[in-house]
Amino acid sequence: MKKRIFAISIVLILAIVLTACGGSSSQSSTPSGGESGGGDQVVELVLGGVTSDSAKEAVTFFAEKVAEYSNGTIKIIDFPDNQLGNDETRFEMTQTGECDISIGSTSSVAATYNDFYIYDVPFMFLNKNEVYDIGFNGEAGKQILNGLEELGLKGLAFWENGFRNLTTTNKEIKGIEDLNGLKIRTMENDIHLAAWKAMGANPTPMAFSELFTALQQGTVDGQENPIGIIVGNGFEEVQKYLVMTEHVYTPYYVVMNLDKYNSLTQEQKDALEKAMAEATLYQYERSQYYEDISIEDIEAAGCKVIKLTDEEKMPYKNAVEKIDPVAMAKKKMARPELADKLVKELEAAR
Ligand code: TK8
Repeated sequence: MKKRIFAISIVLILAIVLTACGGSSSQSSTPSGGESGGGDQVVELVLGGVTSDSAKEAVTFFAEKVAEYSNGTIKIIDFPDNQLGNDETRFEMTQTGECDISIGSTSSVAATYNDFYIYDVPFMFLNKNEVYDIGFNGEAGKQILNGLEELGLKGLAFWENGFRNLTTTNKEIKGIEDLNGLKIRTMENDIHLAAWKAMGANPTPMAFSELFTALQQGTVDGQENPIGIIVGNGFEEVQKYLVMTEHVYTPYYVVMNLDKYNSLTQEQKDALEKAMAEATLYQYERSQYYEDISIEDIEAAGCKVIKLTDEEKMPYKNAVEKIDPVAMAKKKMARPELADKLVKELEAAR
């Protein structure tokens, strides 16, 4: 009984202290001066996210950190799992301001922001360190992210969707010849379509939201996605084979409506960027974690996992090289020189 009264008093005291803190901070949150007004109100930011657990957890982490660093003046309203629509829709909504922040695959929106096409070149990156150090944090990568401003978007970060792998419903893929005529769902992306055609398959672009049913009903014979998306959506339940082709690395972009970003106080911008930098590293960590543990889950669901050696990947790589994907990306990019720069940065680091 005594314990209970004690606990209740603690809760009451905490509530009073917290209320007092909240009150005082909202009256004096403009230490730099000259910006009174904006920083006093709590800014609510609607965030439209994806289906990978790593990204969902990183958004939760980001929301906590940004609230903390902004003294509670930024609040994230999270809509995970493509609730606000597919990548393309959320990207557009972020441009118009219907959504404040969105995450999605660069490949899905490359038709709108053409410089993203460089990330659709198959077999561009050898490993994740190359992706992080050069793909994202090299000169070209930074310029690609910053270039989003032309579309009214602040590029906040690159997160990880990951290296993509092929899953099939009935046919075990032993070599590239087994792909012949296989109907594989791809994203609506010209380079992906050309690459799968070059590998002998029959690529079928389709919205992600329709994919699970399409696999289940046999409208397509397979699909390709990173491990995090495969398990995040239970594709292993309707697919019998997973071939670790790792044919292309797909980044996630994290973008914010530029006007909204500019409407924040300097303190809020700093808080947001600090929280995002930490959340980004956390997301990479979680993504790797899920990749490591998920293979077992996929196998346990009765889906056979086929790993490929570098040598076994060569026929896929050779087939794709015939379409010269770098040249194809450059033709589409607004700043093709960034493709050359990225390739050079990669070569210099190898
Ligand atoms: C998730 C999408 C998706 C993408 C696709 O929102 O469509 O295959 O890889 O995972 O971005």
